[in-house]
Parts: sequence; structure tokens; C-alpha cells
Amino acid sequence: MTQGSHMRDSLGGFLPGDEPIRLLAPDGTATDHPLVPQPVDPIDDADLLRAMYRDMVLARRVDTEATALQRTGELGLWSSCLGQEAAQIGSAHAMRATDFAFPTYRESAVAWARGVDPVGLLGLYRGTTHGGWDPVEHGFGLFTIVLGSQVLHAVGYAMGIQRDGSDDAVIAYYGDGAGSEGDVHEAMVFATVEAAPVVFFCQNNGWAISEPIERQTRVPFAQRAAGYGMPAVRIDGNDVLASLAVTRWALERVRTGSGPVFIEAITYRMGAHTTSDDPTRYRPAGELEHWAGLDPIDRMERYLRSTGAADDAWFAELEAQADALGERIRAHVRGAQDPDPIEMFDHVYAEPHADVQRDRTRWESMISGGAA
Ligand SMILES: Cc1ncc(C[n+]2csc(CCOP(=O)(O)OP(=O)(O)O)c2C)c(N)n1
Ligand SMILES: [Mg+2]
Repeated sequence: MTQGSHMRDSLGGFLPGDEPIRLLAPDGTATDHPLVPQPVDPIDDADLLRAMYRDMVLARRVDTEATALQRTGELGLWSSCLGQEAAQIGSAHAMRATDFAFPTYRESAVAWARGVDPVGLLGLYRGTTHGGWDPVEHGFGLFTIVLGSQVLHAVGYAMGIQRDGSDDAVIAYYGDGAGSEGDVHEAMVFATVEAAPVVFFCQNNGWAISEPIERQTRVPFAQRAAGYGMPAVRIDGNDVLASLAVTRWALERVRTGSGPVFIEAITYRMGAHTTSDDPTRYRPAGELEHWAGLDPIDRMERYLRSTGAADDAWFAELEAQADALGERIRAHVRGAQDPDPIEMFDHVYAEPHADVQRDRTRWESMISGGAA
């Protein structure tokens, strides 16, 4: 059974349509695809392939540490990207340093690949920061909870750099559920009409909390793109090679002024929606096990081992790096100091503002024990 033919009742939850592009099979075998103009060359790109595997493993370690820290009361919440590492790491590796990505709340693997220190990311979920990193420094926007809003921001930013004459490009990440928001529709209208340099990267992970994909669309998402007037590609989102190659192609295309591209990455959220959710209440029996067999990291490990691109010593070294990262994250999170509450007024506007100043004064008075 192929991934593209899955309906929910046959496990997987995806509407049938064009077969997703897959360059790396679950058994670790790499294949060509006639529609991929820039295939990844396994020999020339061995460093890149190892780097992407390393990033997937380390991003997963950040994720599992964060979940454990929430369970022990150190974080208020965590939104796991477990299972979605290939979609995120492959697409992020296709970006230039000067490109810009706009994430939801689940792109912690993209954050990792953009050089964001996970300690900043976890501070957001501990409530010790309202941001956690400098978006401009990393070309990576702040996490966005309001579904779909970052897609509008991405298109607005893309239209801005287009007017600046830059050939940088933008990725707008969003989920299948967010695709039902008006903001995403409006963003696509602007992007296509303006030929904005933006790639819409929809991680279709089958669920919007407990709402299955069938509640969002009657057709594969990729088919919607034609209605806006942009090309669309479906990829196996658990295949880091497909994610890299197709996003590379898409970014190069949008840079040239040819207008936006839509990528539907078919993947699966193997964890809970957030640590506040219990997926056993809505997931059909067997679905998680099915997707565990398609794990993006396992298949890349098989590939690296079978081609000789990495050996036991390399994997052991990576495991040690992951352990050290986990230790560093735990120490930083547990040792994090609460910020001065007054700081929240610092970044509301770039310039001083009378209303903010008034609130700030009242707040200062309240926390120092004065009357409000
Ligand atoms: C405008 C808006 N409506 C509702 C919510 C509540 N909400 C948070 S996440 C979520 C589901 C999103 O699903 P999807 O876009 O598929 O992303 P995923 O969580 O699967 O990565 C909902 C309904 C929200 N954050 N913003
Ligand atoms: Mg989803």
C-alpha cells in the first residue's frame, strides 16, 4: 500500500490524489523521481546528508526533553514536532541564511536548523520570555499561535523584499487545520496576484487537534493551489531528501519572480497536539503504529548505514552530542530566572507610546504594592 492512497479507514488519514514525491523509501532505499529537477546527489552531498540526519536527531532530542520537562512541571506547555522532523529539516536546509521562515508553534526543528538556541524556545513555554530569539538574526519569525496569521505576515514580508529588489525568499509554514482559516486564503490571493517570492509549506499531519483531515477539505490540499494560480507539489513529508529537493526547487523558482509555490508535505504528528492533549481519545487504533513504521529518522539512518555514509562510531558520537544537548537544556530550563515583569512593556511598540506608558506606570504601582 502506498502512502498517497491512504484514506483514514486504511490508516494514515490522507485523501487520495497525486502520489507524493518520495526519494527515500521507509526501508532506506533512495530512488530518483522524474519530477525532481534537482535531485540530491548522495555521493557529492554526503556531508549535507549527515548534517540533515544530525539535525533531525538533535531536534528530536530537544522535543523529547521539552516534553519531559513539561511533565515534571518545568514548562507550562509544549507542542511536539515528533514525526515531522524530515519535512522541517529538509525544507529548512533548502533555505539560504538570508531567507526568512514564518513558523506556527510546531516548527521547533526548523528553529533548530535556523540556529535558534533551544533554550530560547523553551523559555517561551516556561513563560520567561515573550519571544525567545531575534527573528532578524535567524531569518525565523516568532512562534505564532493564532492559526494562519503568520501566513499573511509571510506574504507581506515577501512583498516587501520583492519591492526592495532582493532575491531572498520566504517560507510560510502552516498546518492542515490552519488551511481552513480565511487568513491563509487571503495570503494566497495576494501572493499569486503579486507574484510574491513565497513558498507555502503545509505540513499535513492528518489532524487539527482532534479534527481529522476530512473535516478540512474534500480534495487534497495541493489541488487547491490551481484555483489561486500557483504550482503545487505533494511530497512524502517523512522523507528528508524529498523535502530538501522539492523545497530547493520551489525557493529557486519563487526567487526568479515566477510567483509562489505550494508544497503539501504529508506527514504525521506522532505525539499529542500539545502536552494538554490526549490523542488516545480520538486516534483510530493502529494509526500511530502505522506511522511509526514510516519514521523519518529511522529511514535516514538505514540509508546512511547501507551506503556507508556513516558508521557506528559516527552514530555513537552523535548520541553523545544529543545527551550533552539534553543536559544543557535541562540545566538552563531549571536554572532560568523569572524576568522582571515590567519588561513586557518594553517591546510593545518600537517607539514610546502614551497608552503603554500609562499601563506600565499602573503595573509598576501594583507590583510595588501601591493602589492600581
Ligand atoms: C485562529 C485560531 N483558532 C483556533 C485556535 C486553536 N487551535 C490551536 S492549534 C489548532 C489546530 C491546528 O491544526 P493544524 O493547523 O493542522 O496544525 P497542527 O497543530 O496539526 O500542527 C487549533 C484549532 C488557534 N490557535 N487560533
Ligand atoms: Mg495538523
